[in-house]
Amino acid sequence: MVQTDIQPASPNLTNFDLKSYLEVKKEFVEQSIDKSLPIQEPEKIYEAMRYSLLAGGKRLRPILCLATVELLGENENIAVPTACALEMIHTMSLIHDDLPAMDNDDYRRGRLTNHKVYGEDIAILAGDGLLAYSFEYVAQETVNVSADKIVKVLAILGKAVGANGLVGGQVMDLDCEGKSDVTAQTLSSIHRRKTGALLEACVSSGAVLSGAKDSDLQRLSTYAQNIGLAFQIVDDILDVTATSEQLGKTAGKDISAQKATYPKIWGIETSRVKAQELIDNAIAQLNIYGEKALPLQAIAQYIINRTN
Ligand code: GRG
Repeated sequence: MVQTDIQPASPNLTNFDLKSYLEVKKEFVEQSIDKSLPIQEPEKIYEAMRYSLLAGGKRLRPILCLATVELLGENENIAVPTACALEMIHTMSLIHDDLPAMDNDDYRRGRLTNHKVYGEDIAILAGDGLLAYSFEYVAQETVNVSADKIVKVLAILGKAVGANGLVGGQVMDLDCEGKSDVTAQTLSSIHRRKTGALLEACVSSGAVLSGAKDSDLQRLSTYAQNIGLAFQIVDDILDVTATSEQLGKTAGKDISAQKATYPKIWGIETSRVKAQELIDNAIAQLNIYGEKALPLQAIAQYIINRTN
């Protein structure tokens, strides 16, 4: 667990209406990403990119970015292109993760995976297209933000995707398949890259666009590192406790693919306790911001209560 100075908890957190907050934000994100990627020639690749990008999902990453900007008192419009780009990157990673050469999954977000519909060749290219476009979109569409901040955001995104982020985490994950001696420490270092890096980028890019001070950036990064690890612990728990219908993808895949998981190392109950400790710490990081932190704090609590 990563900790900095902790302030007392806000009593208003339990009263915060997260359901309505997420509904409004999700709708806004859906409209923004729909507009971000109109179909052009060659239609086939744009259709494949849109098939996965607009397939639903919780939209947690763009919402985290927008909520960070709001916490810091800025207008969320400065971060809409970045929020869309984060979802494009996340979708790209799901498309590639599902490929036969990786996790070989048939379902994602309740529908057939990209390669099942368009074939492996187009699915690989759809992921590549989304990744490239995410950077183009931030650079072209971000307004009312200075160029140096936009460059910083592009660097944050590149770092989150690269060999020390998603790519590195995926390589380590593949390396550990079938091994029975993977430690909790190794598992955490996989998931800091594979899951945590992009979640942290959501918050830190929002902070950079908002012109956050170093101390705010540090606090928000610590929040994100904690929710990132908790998110993956919950993901591993859901893989054994939820149904394929609830998850929108094949449940029980971690066991059949002989993946190292937190429930395998700690058991389900201890995994839940550790996830809650991480979430408590994430929430505590933001108490200093008072009411303005309620959305991000409630999202942290949602991460542990989620069922998909
Ligand atoms: C090709 C540059 C490049 C990178 C890809 C395949 C890969 C490298 C990385 C895999 C990353 C991955 C799929 C991590 C899992 C993260 C995770 C827990 C996804 C599920 O996120 P949710 O629950 O999904 O937020 P929704 O559908 O709600 O958005």
